[in-house]
Amino acid sequence: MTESHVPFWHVTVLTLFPEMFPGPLGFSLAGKALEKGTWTLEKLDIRSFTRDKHRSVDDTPFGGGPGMVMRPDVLDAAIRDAKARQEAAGLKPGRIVYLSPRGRVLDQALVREIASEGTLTLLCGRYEGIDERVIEEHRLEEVSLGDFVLSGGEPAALCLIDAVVRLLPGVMGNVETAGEESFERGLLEYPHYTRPPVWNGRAVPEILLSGHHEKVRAWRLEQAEKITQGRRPDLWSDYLASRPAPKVKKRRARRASAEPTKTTAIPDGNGGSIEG
Ligand code: 9D3
Repeated sequence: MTESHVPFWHVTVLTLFPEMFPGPLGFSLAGKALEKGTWTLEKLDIRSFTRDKHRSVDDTPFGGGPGMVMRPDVLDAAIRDAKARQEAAGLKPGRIVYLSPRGRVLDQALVREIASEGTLTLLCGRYEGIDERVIEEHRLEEVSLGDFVLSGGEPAALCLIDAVVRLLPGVMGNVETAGEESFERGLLEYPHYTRPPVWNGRAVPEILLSGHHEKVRAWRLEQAEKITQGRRPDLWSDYLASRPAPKVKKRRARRASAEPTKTTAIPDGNGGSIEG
């Protein structure tokens, strides 16, 4: 007996390489969720929207320069078809993301936002990029994975889909619920250990074998904070800023005396710097 579900999320991918999808996602929980119908994937081959004998999707850049540019007419036809198919399926039209090294850098906040919307369209570029007028015409949102160079948008699209799908209801199971995740609190993960208790002369930290859940929790938080402070000063300063200010006991105003009132430094584990 095969079960049928109402999908929580739909993604349409526009690409010159539809065979790349779902690709690696098929090996993970995302693939299981796709089989279950938790989310749906539509692949549209950009080349199928060409009308000329040579089926060309790119052309030389006006103004000269290296490489080729994806043609606006072909991309426009592909985007219109994606929208029409979504509408015919009764889906609410969602944002259209163009994976691009110029884009807003993807983070967990954007992933959460996209997961909360019903429909996503992804445009994967190849060559030097796409004709700028398509971005304007269809209000494309440019999203990047970061400051490094890929050969096209497809690997970035796969990463984005993976990040979104694991947030959909029922995909992850019991692990990492309700913001338990270190990253959700703005910290990097604490170190993990499993058996054996001593391996290659390296012992697991005593506290983790103690059974003191409260002490374990405190140790892990301390480790996560140290690791974040050392590796990611950007995350660390955001964390300090969003953390409730340490409570300082109010002291009654003292009567005027000969000595000026002394101020006491409050240890914050960071040498008093908010920069990390
Ligand atoms: C001459 C300059 N080009 C090559 C260095 C710019 C360029 C064009 C197209 C660089 C990369 C790409 C292809 N990249 C993507 O489509 C892409 C991407 C990326 O390269 N890095 C991070 N995120 C993304 S999202 C899409």
